Amino acid sequence: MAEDLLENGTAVAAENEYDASEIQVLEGLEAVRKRPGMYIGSTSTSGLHHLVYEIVDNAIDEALAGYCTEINVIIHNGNSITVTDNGRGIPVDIQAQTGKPALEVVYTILHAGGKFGGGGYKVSGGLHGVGASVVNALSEWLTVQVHKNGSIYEMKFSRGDVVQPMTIVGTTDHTGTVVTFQPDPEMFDDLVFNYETLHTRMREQAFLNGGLRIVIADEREGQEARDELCYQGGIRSFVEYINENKTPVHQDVIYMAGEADDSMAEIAMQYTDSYNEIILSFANNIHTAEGGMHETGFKTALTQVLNTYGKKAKILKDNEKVSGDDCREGLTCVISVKLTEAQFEGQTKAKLGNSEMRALVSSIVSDKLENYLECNPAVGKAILDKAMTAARAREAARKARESVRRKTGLDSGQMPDKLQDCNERDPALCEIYIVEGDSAAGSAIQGRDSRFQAILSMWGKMLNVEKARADKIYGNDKLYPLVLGLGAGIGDEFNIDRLRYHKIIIMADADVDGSHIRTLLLTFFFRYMRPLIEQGYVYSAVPPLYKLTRGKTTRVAYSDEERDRISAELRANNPNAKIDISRYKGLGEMDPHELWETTMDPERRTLRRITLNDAVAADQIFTVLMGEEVEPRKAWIEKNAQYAVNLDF
Ligand code: 1YM
Repeated sequence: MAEDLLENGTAVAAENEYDASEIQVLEGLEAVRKRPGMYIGSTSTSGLHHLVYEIVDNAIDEALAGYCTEINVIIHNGNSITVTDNGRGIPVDIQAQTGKPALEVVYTILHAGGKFGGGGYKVSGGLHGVGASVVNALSEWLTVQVHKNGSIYEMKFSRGDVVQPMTIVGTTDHTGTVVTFQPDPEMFDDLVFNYETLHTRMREQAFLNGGLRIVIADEREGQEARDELCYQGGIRSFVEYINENKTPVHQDVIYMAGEADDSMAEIAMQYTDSYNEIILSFANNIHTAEGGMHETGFKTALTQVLNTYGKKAKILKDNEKVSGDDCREGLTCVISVKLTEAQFEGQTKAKLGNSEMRALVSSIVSDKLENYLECNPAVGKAILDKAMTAARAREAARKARESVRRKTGLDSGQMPDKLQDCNERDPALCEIYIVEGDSAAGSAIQGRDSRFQAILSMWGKMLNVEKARADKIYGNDKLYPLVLGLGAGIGDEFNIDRLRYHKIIIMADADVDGSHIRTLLLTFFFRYMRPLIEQGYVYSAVPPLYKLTRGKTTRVAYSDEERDRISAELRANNPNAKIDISRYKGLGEMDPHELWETTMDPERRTLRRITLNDAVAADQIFTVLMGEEVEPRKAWIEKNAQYAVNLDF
């Protein structure tokens, strides 16, 4: 989870302009430079990292074909990148159609990625193979070296144009491909690579391609780093990694695999005592965040197998049943399918459309899981007990919801006492400030623009939802008013169309208590209202840290650097002037006018948008920080204490 700084609350527009029909019409690499967003999603930092993925994907394809065992990724000083593999090397012979070396064709002609020949799975994930020329078009310069037939063949490009035709520059005793490129500053807003981002992606790819060794290194001065990623256990290791800080319900990760025609599927799963479900699915190593046929096949078969087995083993009584949701509580599962003609659908092209994958995954699970449970009855019993507990809890939650509904008239639209609503009714224009403490809430209520700003006050100790099931939320005097105020429900019933505010702003003090409240609220949003975060509706207010006064002039600063700069400005015409600098102790200390001017006025405030880049990492951090286990939390605190500055104990 990260925070995007948004000045003056301005949202960053989405740049996803992908339109498949246009690709065929436009030719040559100018098309890529004209509309880069169409090829790499955006020209923001996410697009920049995409360049690396495209090149690495080609190396991974070579690994899938069975010829490459190691990939190296290096970030150099100045933010150029080198990707190396030990595969066969890109073909260098003259291609009949064009009369040019295949290497040149691959790097200069759009959509020339067609994988001619080669064994293994001829995978194609939409942009795969095509990527090389796109990266070339968007690089200030790019060099490829191919080690093949005992020679090193080199070719150089600038913004997609050949600047050095293919030349033999030396001899070699091995085969492979080395690509080095510098992203074009004319194309990208931000040219700085994030090691963590690349590391996360490389780790995911290492899990998905068990046994493949990926080495990632950062050579940039002051931030040198190096990690070797290689998991013999493949997606089994992925599940173990996700569950690292959780308590498993059964010891071993269950692994199932199967093939049909030209495709294959593998599934790894393990239950933990948590209340959350994590299903990560992939098609041709591409994360299918919107799910699709493979996920559907898994879910249907899982529910069916657990019910059948439960009856057979006499764990479930004749009329007893466990629902799909019950069967997935506490489940961590990775599904990976490989197929020839993957069809990606959905809003972000992240949903697998091939219906034959539903049949394949479902038949593997039906077959192998039932068999596994019969051979491991203790595991079967543990999983069914977990599902039955979930079923009872779900029933308790339903009753709690009904009872609260009857008492408070949820559907009547009645709003909680702690909410001071705004006048505007269009959610797109409405904001809600969640404020801790009565004095801060008082200032916020008086200082706000009541036309579009609502205030919900929170006080006292909040429920940690990481340790509670949904039924506890309905009766909770802190969380329930929040659920009611936002209007969109929770969990399975969450409906974003009913959300009453499109900016949900957490306003807490800049101290440890404030951070605690922010974390509790984010845990709640992440576990029960995740689309709120995914769709960018959650923000954190940024109150000032310092007040600087010189005579009648008062200024505020949001950081130590700003404090020093303003202090120098105030002193400009009189270096000896007395400047009074005081640190804000909390929001409650500000009068309504001050709070409005510094933290709430859309014209002047700063908001941090809470974004979700990596759901796996976010799940882990919430598990560690808010979960039952104490040891991982202790370890995390020890490791990260060095980053904690300004702790006001
Ligand atoms: C660091 C990036 O691109 N490796 C790579 C690419 C190819 C091959 C091997 C390759 C593929 C085939 C045959 C085949 C590519 N070849 C092509 C094309 N690493 C990197 N390693 N021989 C070698 O698919 O048949 C495109 S990518 F089109 F020329 F075959």
